[in-house]
This record gives sequence, C-alpha cells and structure tokens, in this order.
Amino acid sequence: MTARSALITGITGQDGSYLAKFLLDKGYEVHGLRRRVSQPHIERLASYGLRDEGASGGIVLHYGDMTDSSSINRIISEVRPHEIYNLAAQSHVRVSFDTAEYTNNVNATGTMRILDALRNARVVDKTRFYQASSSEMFGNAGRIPQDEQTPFEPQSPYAVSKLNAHWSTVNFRNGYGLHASCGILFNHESARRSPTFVTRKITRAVARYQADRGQTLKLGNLEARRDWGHAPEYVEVMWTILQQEIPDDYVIGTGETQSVRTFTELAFEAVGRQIEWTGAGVDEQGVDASSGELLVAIDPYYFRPTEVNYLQANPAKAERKLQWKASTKIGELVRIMVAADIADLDATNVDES
Ligand code: NAP
Ligand code: G4F
Repeated sequence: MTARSALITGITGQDGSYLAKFLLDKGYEVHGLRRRVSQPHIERLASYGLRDEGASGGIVLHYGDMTDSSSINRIISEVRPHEIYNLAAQSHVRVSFDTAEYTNNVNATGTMRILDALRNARVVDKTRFYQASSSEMFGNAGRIPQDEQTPFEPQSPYAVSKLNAHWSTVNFRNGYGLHASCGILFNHESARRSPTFVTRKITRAVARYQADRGQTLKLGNLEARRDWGHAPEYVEVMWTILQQEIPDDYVIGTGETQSVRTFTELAFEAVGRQIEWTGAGVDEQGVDASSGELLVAIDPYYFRPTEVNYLQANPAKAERKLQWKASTKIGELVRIMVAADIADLDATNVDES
C-alpha cells in the first residue's frame, strides 16, 4: 500500500517542524513548502532527514512562496497530497501593523491561492485541507471563555487576514465540498518558539540572567492574558481534525488563562528569583526581591495600536468530539522552556520585536 502523503506549508516554523515529525512517525510521505532566504534556516527540521525527490525516507522540501501562485499551483499538481496543513503565515501580530499589506498577501490571499490550486488540479474531492486559524480572530470579543460560537472581533491586520483565510476555508467546504477544517488555536509555545514572541523572549532573558549575562528585559503590556499551551500537543490535534469523517472547525486551548506579568514571575521563579514590582505605567519595573537588581522594565515600543486583552479557550467541543485535552499546565510549560534556554545559551543577538 502506498503511504499517505501530506504537504505542510510553514514546515520550517515551530508547528510545522513538530507536525512533520509527527506525520513521519505515522508513516506519511511528508512534503514541505520552503521559501528562499539568504541564510538557510531549516534547523528545526535537520534531525528528521531531508531527501531529494525520488529517494525514500525523510522530508521533501519544495521551493515556493505563499505570495506566488505559480509555485503553489506547481507543487500541488505535482505532489497531489492526501492532506494539506496550511501553517505558513506572517504570524507576528505586532509586526502585522507595520506590514499590513504583506501580512494579508501571505495569510489571506496565500490561503486562497492554495484553495484555488486545489480546484485547478482537480483534487478537491481527494485532498483534505487544514487551516491554521487563530484565537486572535476573537480579538476583544467581550465573551469569556471563547468557543466556536463566539463572534469574531479582530484587532490587528494579522487577525483580519486570518479571519479572511478562515472564511475562505469555510466557503470552499460549503461551496465545493472540500474536506476543509479550521483549528482555531490559542497560543502554544515551546523551546522552538521564535524568540520574538513574549514567552520565549522571557525564558531566554531568564536563561541569560542565570549565566550572568542578563540585560534588563524590556516588555510591553504586562496585563494581556493568554491561554498558553504546549505546541507538540497542538500539532497532534491538527491531524486528528483531518481524520474526522465530517470536516468542521474546533477551538483548541487549555481553558486556562494567565497574564504576561504572571508568566514573567513564573519564569524567574523557575530559577529561584522573586520579582517585586515597583512604579506604575511605563515607569513600572520588576526588581529581584533579594538583590534589588533591575530585571524587567517597560518599553512602549512593544505596545500595539490595538491590543487583545483577554483570551481563554472553551475547548469543550474538541474534548467531546476529538477526545483531545491539553495536558501541559502553565507551570510545567514555563519550566520546559526555561530549562531548554539554559541548555542553549548560544543565540544572543536576536532582534526581539
Ligand atoms: P511560525 O513559527 O512563525 O512559522 C511560520 C511559518 O510560515 C514558517 O515556516 C515561515 O517560513 C512560513 N512563512 C512565512 N511567510 C511565508 C511565505 N511568504 N511563503 C512561505 N512560507 C512562509 O508560526 P507557528 O507558531 O509555527 O504557527 C503556525 C501557524 O499557526 C501560523 O499560521 C500561525 O499564524 C498559526 N497560529 C499559531 C499560533 C501559536 O500560538 N503558535 C496560534 C494560532 C495560530 P520561514 O521559516 O521561512 O520564516
Ligand atoms: O507572544 P505574543 O507576540 O503573541 P500573540 O500576539 O498573542 O500572537 C501569538 O498567538 C496567536 C494566537 O492567539 C497566534 F495566532 C499568533 O500567530 C502568535 O503566535 O504576544 C502575547 C501578548 C500580547 O498581548 C503582547 O502585547 O504579550 C504582550 N507583550 C508584552 N510585551 C509582548 C511583549 N509581546 C511581544 N511579542 N513582545 C513583548 O515584548
């Protein structure tokens, strides 16, 4: 019997790399879309093995870009995958305010390029499609917790682009019978998280303090609350969603929420430091309760023109229909990330936007 095949866009990212490994372990033939960059950056995949077309084992990477419909059409008609996981995105919310048109091109029009390519290649009835939707789409919905019925109120170009892709996916499901599903995922983190997201930025800073290379950690809004889970568990549910007979959309999260302030406190606690907060607003500071060393300061650069204040999932539908439940709690997640960053203190010169 020939192996099932999957095409992952965004395979070089946090989720793409975990998903590639998960599918390889299930015996899939895994293909990935990679874009051309001046400095190759496939470290997250390196240990899984890459292969040339025609050989066996490992992952096949195809050059292409979400902004380039000709490459997307070519890859889909060549690979004709059984499953597509559309994870590619300009995924940084704050950056999306600076690159709104580009973000929309990659995330929204890019998704439409894939959906149209499925029609062009006449594989709508053969290929199952997973869309990486986001809890950011809820924005400031005003309802807590958020579930599949909560109205969307996006607060950033990123969220608007994701909502466009979400509805395009639903439209192809309804209009053309495509087996298309959206996972509305709440924040999920790991040691592979890009250092420009707040959790990894914090855990890397803590690791540097531990190595006596600490520099004041500059953060934006400390009060924003997120439902943070552990990424490897979240890629498993992407696969489970595509194995359902009837395509559908699911909210995926832990059901618990914490503030950026609490995450910061937990991360420093993981190395035995207590933070004492002094001052208010942009003058607020976090100092080491024993030594008085300045650990955290506020930098308005990290504020967003419009913020999402409170995200908390109600994952009841996923628990009931997919038998999926997040297992890693926030304390364990923080410890995993801090320990990984202490073990890998190499990359210090990263632009942390
Ligand atoms: P990530 O680490 O930022 O990875 C994004 C991926 O998209 C990378 O492989 C990136 O390639 C690729 N990409 C970006 N622009 C591209 C383009 N123009 N053409 C082709 N590929 C492009 O994101 P992630 O955290 O793994 O998230 C995966 C997906 O889930 C994203 O769509 C994200 O928006 C969504 N999501 C994430 C979360 C979360 O908490 N992590 C929650 C909800 C939804 P490079 O490596 O070349 O940059
Ligand atoms: O870590 P963040 O940048 O993640 P955000 O904006 O929640 O987006 C992530 O999760 C979404 C799912 O809800 C994904 F769709 C999206 O692709 C991405 O993976 O920011 C989290 C919170 C925000 O409220 C932000 O204002 O942390 C606050 N924050 C405070 N200081 C900061 C900082 N965020 C960043 N990146 N850097 C800071 O210094």
